[in-house]
Amino acid sequence: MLMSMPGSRIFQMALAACLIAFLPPASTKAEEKQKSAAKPRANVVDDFESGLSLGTDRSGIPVGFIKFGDRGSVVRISATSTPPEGPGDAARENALRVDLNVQMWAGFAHFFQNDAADIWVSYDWSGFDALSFWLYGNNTGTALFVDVLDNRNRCSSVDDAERYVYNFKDDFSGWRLITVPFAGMVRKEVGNGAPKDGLNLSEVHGWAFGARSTGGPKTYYIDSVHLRSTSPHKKDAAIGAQQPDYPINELPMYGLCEKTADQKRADEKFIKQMTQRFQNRTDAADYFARVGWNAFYKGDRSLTIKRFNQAWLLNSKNQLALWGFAAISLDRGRVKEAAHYFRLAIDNGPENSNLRRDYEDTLRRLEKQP
Ligand SMILES: [Ca+2]
Ligand SMILES: [Ca+2]
Repeated sequence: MLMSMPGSRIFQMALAACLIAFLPPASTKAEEKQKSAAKPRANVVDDFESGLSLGTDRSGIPVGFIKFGDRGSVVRISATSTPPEGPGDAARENALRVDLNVQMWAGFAHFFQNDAADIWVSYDWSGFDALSFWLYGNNTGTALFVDVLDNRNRCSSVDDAERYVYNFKDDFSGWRLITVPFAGMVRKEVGNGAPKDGLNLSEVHGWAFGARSTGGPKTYYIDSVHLRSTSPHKKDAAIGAQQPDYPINELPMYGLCEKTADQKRADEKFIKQMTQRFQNRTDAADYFARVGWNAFYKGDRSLTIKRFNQAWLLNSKNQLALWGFAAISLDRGRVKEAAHYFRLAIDNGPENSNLRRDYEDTLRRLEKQP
């Protein structure tokens, strides 16, 4: 359908109708929805009351609860409604059961995910001093560890989160509250090309729990993973909104990331094909920008940004695509970026009173931001 009869008169008339129908409004329903979804949540990281999410992000990275370890080790994780009883369990219903039989090292990680479990997200933990959780120990002396998965590189499509680790021992029986002070964590090099810029905590992508050699099968239970602040004025701090790591083709202007040789070849092929089909790049860009706006109003954000990017690839001065980047940025709560794209849209096309009004509304929103 995308490629249907671009040269025909009916198609051209349809496009003209589209142009009128697709003029973007100042504020969209999706934007309102985003605002309500962006409310900070309390300091609970995981309570295992709604199962263990698992999925794959749009770059192919597993997200949710994943297992890791050397080949000889066995890890099983499950949410259980019948954890052992003990102190601190007044409100305990479901907990995480972790069955380990570790040769050298193994465990599980929670790569934070969106509701659909198809985007890796991060949270801002910089207002907190420690991670705490209840752990059911076996008093075996086994070496245990907790990792925090800190920030990633820009334009990344692999797991390059920076790891910080806290080591402790299974030297107690039954439930105990474990507190992991961030100041006591040390960087762990895992050879994944991670940033080396300290434990920033402003983009925490997950956490992990694991063990060194367990000397046979052991079962642990974990519950109420939460963040703590020691300073009184931070006591009621809440975890901030999700910060999604969109894949490159869902970032405006592809995030201006350096593309791989394969991606460059695919771009060149696309431009060549579309130029032949639409007579020139300008018309092809217009078509993709309008398809993008159509998807925007249908609520398909993933398709929307991909089409705007294709329009921009064909013609970096396409006003509708630049306007689209602004709309997408607003939709994602990135007001400053939206203002930038509105400015570009105004500078690269005919005067449009709706566009200017949206730009000015955005500037006013920007002024109100802290
Ligand atoms: Ca629980
Ligand atoms: Ca870091």
